[in-house]
Amino acid sequence: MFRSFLWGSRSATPESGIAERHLHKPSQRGKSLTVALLLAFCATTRGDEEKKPEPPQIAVCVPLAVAPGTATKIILRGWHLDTATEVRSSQTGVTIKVLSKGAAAIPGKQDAKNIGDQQIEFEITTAASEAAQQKPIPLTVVTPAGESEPHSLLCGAKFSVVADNEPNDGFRNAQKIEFPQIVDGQIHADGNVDVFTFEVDKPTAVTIELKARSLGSGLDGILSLYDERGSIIANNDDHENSADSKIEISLTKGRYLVALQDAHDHGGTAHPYRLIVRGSGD
Ligand SMILES: [Ca+2]
Ligand SMILES: [Ca+2]
Repeated sequence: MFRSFLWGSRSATPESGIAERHLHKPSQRGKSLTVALLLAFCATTRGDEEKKPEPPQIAVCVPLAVAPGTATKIILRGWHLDTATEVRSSQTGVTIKVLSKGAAAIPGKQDAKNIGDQQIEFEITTAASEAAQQKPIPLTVVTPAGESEPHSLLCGAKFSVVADNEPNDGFRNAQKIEFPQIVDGQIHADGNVDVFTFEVDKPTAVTIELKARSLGSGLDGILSLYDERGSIIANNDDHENSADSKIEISLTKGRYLVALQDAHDHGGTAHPYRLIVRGSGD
C-alpha cells in the first residue's frame, strides 16, 4: 500500500511516477518529503533483508538414545544454534542444562550442508519411571529468532543395549552380540566398517534394522548379511525411501555376520547409529 501511494497506482516505473508528479505540480516541499520517505522505505527494507536472523535447525543428534533414569551429555548439530537460549522438552520428568554452544568442526571431506556447522551441548536427565520407557523425548532449540522443529531423542529400548566395541571392522574380529540385541554404535572414521556376529538356534524369521539418518545421524547406512563362511546372503542400502537400511529374511539355525558402513565411506562424530537384530515377530 505504501509503495502504491508513492508511485501512484497507474505507474509501474520510477520514470512514469516522476511524470505523474509533474502533471499534478506538487510543491517543492512535497517532493522532498516524497524522496525522503522513499529513501527511508528502501533503507528499512534492505536492512530487514540483511539482518533478519534465521530460526535454529537441528541436523544431527549424538548420541541417538539415552537410558531412562540417567544423566547424558548430548550434542545437537545444525544451523543457527549459536544464539540458543534454551533446549526445551515438552516431556515431563526431563531436565536439561545447556553446557556450551558455538561452531562445530566439519570432519574430513564432509559437507556442512548435511551435518551443520554449529552445535549445542547439554546434559539431559531423564525420569526412571515406567512411563518414560521407550518413549522418545522431543527436543526443541530456542533462539531469539524462533524455535527449531522438534527432534525425537530415543529413550529406553525393547531389547538389551550394548555399545559397539572397536576394533570390530572385519569378520575375524566381529563383535559377538546376543539375539535379540540392540547396538548403539558409531562409524567413527571415514571408511570404517562395523561387523557383528549373532547366532540363531532354530529356523527363524529375522529382522535387522540400521537406524541412523531417520534418528538424526549423518550416516547413510548400508547393511550386509553373511553366513559364517563369509558368503553374502542379503544386503540393503535404502529401505522404503529412507537412507536407513532393513533386511528381513528367514534364517536356518547357525551363526551369521552383519556388517554396516556408510554409503559414502564417511564417518566421525556425526555418524552414530542404532542396530536392531530381532525376530520378525518381536
Ligand atoms: Ca564403530
Ligand atoms: Ca542407506
